[in-house]
Amino acid sequence: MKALIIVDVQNDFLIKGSLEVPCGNDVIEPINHIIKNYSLVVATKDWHPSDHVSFASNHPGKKVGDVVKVDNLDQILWPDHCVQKSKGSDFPATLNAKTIKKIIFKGTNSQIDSYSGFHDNGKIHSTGLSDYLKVKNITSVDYVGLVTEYCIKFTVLDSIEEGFKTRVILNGIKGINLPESNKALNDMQSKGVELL
Ligand code: VGL
Ligand code: ZN
Repeated sequence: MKALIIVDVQNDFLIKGSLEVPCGNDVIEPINHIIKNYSLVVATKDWHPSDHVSFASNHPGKKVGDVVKVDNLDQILWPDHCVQKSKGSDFPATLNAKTIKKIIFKGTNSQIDSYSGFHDNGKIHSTGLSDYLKVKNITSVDYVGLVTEYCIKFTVLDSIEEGFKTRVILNGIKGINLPESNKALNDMQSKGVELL
């Protein structure tokens, strides 16, 4: 059984969002087009409390793009984004979200970031995504969404580790930085991710 996972397609990553991905809106139409091919569609949402450790605003004297150590993990500092229940955390109105059966929330613990939809960056807590898919007898998972070199990359690498046949649909993803995105795609491919 096959599932589609839509990663972090939320207003803050789209045009005029606080963490706008260049041309991020271009993923919406391809996603709306393929969504009907899947009997199971799951979405992840970046879902941060306002005191989240990844926000530069919570580190006096630091700015967006700085890197700090949090419990021995490198933490990139971002603008405030995807604050729980904010407009920025919503799906865009143009996304055909009607068939999304399950939403997996990540980055909910203020003390640790979570780029992967499967677990936090320290691999301490799981989000429940893997168990959810396994209970539904899913063996093969296709991924679309944002951002190629962060949440897409970490989610699909965990997907491989969790034993799913893992594919990324290239016209359904976008990155912030082109060289970094291309490097991320090479990493994914070398770990067994199929790029479509
Ligand atoms: C993401 C940076 C911070 C993502 C989330 O969805 O790729 N990137 N939070
Ligand atoms: Zn985030």
